[in-house]
Formats: sequence, C-alpha cells, structure tokens
Amino acid sequence: MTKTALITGITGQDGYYLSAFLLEKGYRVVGLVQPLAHDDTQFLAPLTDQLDLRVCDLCDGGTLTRVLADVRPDEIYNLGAQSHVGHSFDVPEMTMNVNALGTLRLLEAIRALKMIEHVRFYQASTSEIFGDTLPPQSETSHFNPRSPYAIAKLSAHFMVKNYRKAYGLHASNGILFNHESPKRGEGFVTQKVARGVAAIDAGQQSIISLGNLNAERDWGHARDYVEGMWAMLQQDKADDYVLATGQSQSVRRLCEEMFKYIGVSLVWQGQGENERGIDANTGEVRIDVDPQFFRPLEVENLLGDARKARDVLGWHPKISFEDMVCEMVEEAKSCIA
Ligand code: NAP
Ligand code: G4F
Repeated sequence: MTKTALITGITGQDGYYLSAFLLEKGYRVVGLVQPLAHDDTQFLAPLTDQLDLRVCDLCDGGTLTRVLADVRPDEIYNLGAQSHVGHSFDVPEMTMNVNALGTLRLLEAIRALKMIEHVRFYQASTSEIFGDTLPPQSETSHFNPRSPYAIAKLSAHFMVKNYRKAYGLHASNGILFNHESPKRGEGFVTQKVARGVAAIDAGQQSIISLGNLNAERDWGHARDYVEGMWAMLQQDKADDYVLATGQSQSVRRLCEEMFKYIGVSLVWQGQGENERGIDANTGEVRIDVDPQFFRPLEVENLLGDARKARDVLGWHPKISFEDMVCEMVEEAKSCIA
C-alpha cells in the first residue's frame, strides 16, 4: 500500500530533501505551502510534478484541519517554521505563533479528527533548545533556550511529548543540530559565506561582513538528516533523538574552509569588532565584523552527541563537513557562472 506523507514547510531546505527521499521510497507526498508564497515553490521545481501541494498557513487552524481531513496522511513531518534565530528577536510574536502554536494547531487537528491511532508525527525540534548548556549536548542535557526561536521550539517540543504521553500519539522530536546544503536559505551563515565567496571569485563583491566569528556549530548535511527524520517514524515506539555529527567548527573556520575552494588562504588580524580575515597572498580584506549581525543573546557552542540515534535508529551522518562546504561553494559558483 502506498503511504502518504504530509510535509509542512515543504518549500524549505529540509522540505526539499525530505520530499526527494520519500518520493524515492514510493510515498505519495503532500506539501503545505503558505498562501502568499507561490514563488517559493520554484525551489521545488525538479519535484513539483510529483508533489501534491496544498495552500495552508500554520497559523490557520481551520484550514489545517480541513487539509488533514482530506489528505488522511500516514506520516506528518512538521518542518514549517520561522527558522531564523536572529530574526526571531525582531519578530518574537510571529515566531511563537508559527513555531509553537502552529505545532499545537496540527496536534489538535489530529485529535479532533480522531487520527491519533492512525498517524505518526515528526516534530522539527532543534539543538537551539540547549542554549548555553555545555557541550556535548544529548537528549538528557538541560534545555536552556536563549532566543524567542528556541523558546517557541521548546514549547512545541514539550507539547509533542505531552500528546505522546497523554493520548498515545506516535510523535517524535528530532533534536537536530545545524544541517546545511546548497538549498540553505541565504540568511544563514553557511549560505551567506558560500555565496559571498562565489561573488568574490567572480569579481562581483570584495568583502563579506559577518557577526560572531567565535560561535561554534555542529554542521552536517541536510541530505543525511532527513533520513534520520524518516527513521524515527519507522520505530514501533515514538521517542526523541539528537541528530548531529559530533564535531563542531567555528564560523572563522567555516570561512577558511570555504575560501580554500577559490584558492584563498585567510589570515586573521585584530580582535572583536576589529577582527579581519585577510587574503594571505594579496593582503586584501575579505572578512570583516559588522555588529549589526550580533544577536542580543548568543548560543556559543553546539556540539551534539547522537549515540542514541546511532544505536536505536542505525543513523549516522555520511557527508563530511568538508564535502558539504565544497558542494555549497561549487553550487554558489555555478549559479553565478
Ligand atoms: P527553512 O528552509 O527556513 O524552511 C522553513 C519552512 O517553513 C519554509 O517552507 C517556510 O515557507 C515554512 N513556513 C514559514 N512560516 C510558515 C507558516 N506560517 N505556515 C506554513 N509554513 C511556514 O528551514 P529548514 O532549514 O528547512 O528547517 C526545517 C525545520 O527544521 C524548521 O522547523 C527549522 O526550525 C528546523 N530545524 C532546522 C535546522 C537546520 O539546521 N536547518 C536545525 C534544527 C531544526 P516559505 O518558504 O514560504 O517561507
Ligand atoms: O547560520 P545561523 O543563522 O544558524 P543558527 O543560528 O545556528 O540556527 C540554525 O540552526 C539551528 C539548529 O542549531 C536551527 F534550529 C535554526 O532553525 C537554524 O537552522 O548562525 C550560526 C552562527 C550563529 O552563532 C550566528 O551568530 O553563526 C553566527 N553568525 C556570524 N555571523 C552569523 C553571521 N549568522 C548569520 N545568520 N549571519 C551572519 O552574518
């Protein structure tokens, strides 16, 4: 029997890779697209003729319920979110509405439609919920959120646990550490640097301005992480899992690695707001620090311990940081060419 998966946030990075993965497995894939976001579906262009796209906002409980009643999915992947941490400080109410209440609306629709026993639910939780808890962070680490984004996601995380315990819903939180790809939104640091490097290589830009160069992230590739999402829903029992590579890099090191692909070796001079990344050969400044990219509160160091996912799900990341970086820079260069 063909299984049906419903994906919220299908126009995002993970929505793209998860759709491709599920289509390959023979699923019927239905995706929710925001009412005013039709242009965004171009992103899905290679897949759109195989997808069933429905217009629905996570802030609209009535439409969510009607779509669910019509689609009757076997699996729901709730990826839809205002996912930019820095931006969440500017739009905290909207972030709470989409990320926390949006999840609750979906869970309530499942309950109202008496689908609890028939559907499996994946929640896109996040390593941001650990905040300044010291690494490595695992499922048992303290949650210490430091942004409206993380607070909203933690609320959704607990709501999912609550529906699992109270009503027996097969609902799992994937506590995912950063994962990137050429499909990454341009507001995130990996894509910003990849596109900046490509533009510098093409002579269209001379410098990339960044915020906190010291922050460390556990960066993997989105293609690996969507496999973990699916694996969680194939278990007899729902549970929460960390997905991570177990290695972290600073933003500074990310820059060094990306510039290598255009033959530039960076050296660093100065400190704090005066720090500069300089082309060791030419002396040209390629990176500077602009305080407008600092956040009111920062998460300094995320490094995940994904042993539970490895032992229970058999999941482990296959794509290295270096290969992910190479793919992003090459794709950014080919978009300019
Ligand atoms: P993304 O590229 O920012 O995609 C977010 C998706 O949510 C987009 O399709 C967006 O639609 C949709 N969306 C936003 N507001 C919505 C609303 N009101 N109603 C319905 N849909 C809405 O994020 P991603 O990187 O794919 O991440 C997927 C999920 O995993 C997100 O929930 C994110 O918070 C979480 N997460 C991501 C990472 C990571 O490193 N990528 C790590 C941990 C957790 P538009 O395209 O129209 O804006
Ligand atoms: O790329 P980022 O914006 O990702 P961030 O904040 O880690 O969030 C991403 O990963 C989370 C999982 O841990 C997801 F839940 C979330 O949805 C999102 O996908 O920033 C990474 C780091 C931060 O410390 C930031 O302060 O890079 C630092 N940074 C330095 N300069 C910058 C910049 N970030 C951005 N976006 N832009 C800069 O110019």
